[in-house]
Amino acid sequence: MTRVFSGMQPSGDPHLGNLLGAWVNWVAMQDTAECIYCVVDLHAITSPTDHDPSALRRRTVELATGMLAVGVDPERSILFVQSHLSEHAECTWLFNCVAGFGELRKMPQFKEKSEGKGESVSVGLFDYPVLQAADILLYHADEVPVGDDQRHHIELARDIAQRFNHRYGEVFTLPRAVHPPSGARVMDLQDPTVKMSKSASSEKGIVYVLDDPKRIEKKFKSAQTDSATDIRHDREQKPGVSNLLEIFAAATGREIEALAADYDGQGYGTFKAAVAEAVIEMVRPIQQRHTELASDPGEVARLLGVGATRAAEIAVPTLRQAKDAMGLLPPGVA
Ligand code: ATP
Ligand code: LTN
Repeated sequence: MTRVFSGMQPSGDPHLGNLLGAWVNWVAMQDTAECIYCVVDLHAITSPTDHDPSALRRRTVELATGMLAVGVDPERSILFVQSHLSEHAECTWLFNCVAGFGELRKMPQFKEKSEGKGESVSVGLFDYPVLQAADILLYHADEVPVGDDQRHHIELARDIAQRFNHRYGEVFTLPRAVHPPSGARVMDLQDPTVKMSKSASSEKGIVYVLDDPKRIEKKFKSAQTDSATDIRHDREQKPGVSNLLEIFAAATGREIEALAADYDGQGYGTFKAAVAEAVIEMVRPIQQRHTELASDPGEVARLLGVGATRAAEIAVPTLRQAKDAMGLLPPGVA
């Protein structure tokens, strides 16, 4: 059976980009694959300026609760918190000695996030993709569902696996990134040329999974479009309308062309209201389930404990194998 691994940072409140670009696909994959999903809290401490310990604790619980609410099924899948297993940090060290400074320096996400920060950038931010490689490779994941902004990180994990296997013997499985068919890149509603992101400067263009219906309606109503009136998919000429069409398609499971044909000529107002309605309907059951789960934090903690135990059953032997391959002496052996 195919094994899937994916992770999300508890670095802010989950939004439509996270839901459509990641979670919807995570949930669907449970039907055909053995899935492992992780709240990657160690990744969330790589930017010291954004790091507030009490917020991190709260967001870690909330993100796990969100994943359960969306439909990650702890009976079929493994759901756990990254820092509950020290193997991730330890494996990162092994990979630090395999990964190259040059390839990490070129990572687009590192370049973007370190820009203008000069010498104050943390080593953790630089090493972020290596920790991500450890996440994936410790579990012998075949497939990694992620948004297309993560493509380079998955390629790096693949390169590290290949290099390790070549140098020390076959230990790691080579993973590949898989992207959802639609909603792969949800753009900001106020500026459809940048992706919807937790770290955006304004919240007006971000639709949060837990936003109430009124707020969702308002955000779509004020979404940036263009001065024309035609509704068609053209990312270059009509980025705003195209983004709304993509969100609409992802929320309803219908084809972009069919939706464009249905709404063309009806005006942007009607179209935006319909997209908002589809999104509200999509998040309604998720919000209900979230409320139920949030009322029982003990149960969420218990489920995460079970997840960590099951994750360890895979990660601990993989790390031991990697250490053996590298010649790191097991305890009790001389
Ligand atoms: P940050 O702003 O801190 O970069 P983010 O909101 O981009 O955060 P991540 O935690 O980096 O979210 O990403 C979690 C997952 O959601 C990843 O698989 C990522 O590719 C996906 N994702 C994030 N934003 C979008 C988006 N706008 N469209 C599609 N997928 C997205
Ligand atoms: N960098 C990823 C989060 C992440 C991840 C992973 C995704 C950390 N470890 C392992 C897939 C597999 C992001 O989405 N920003």
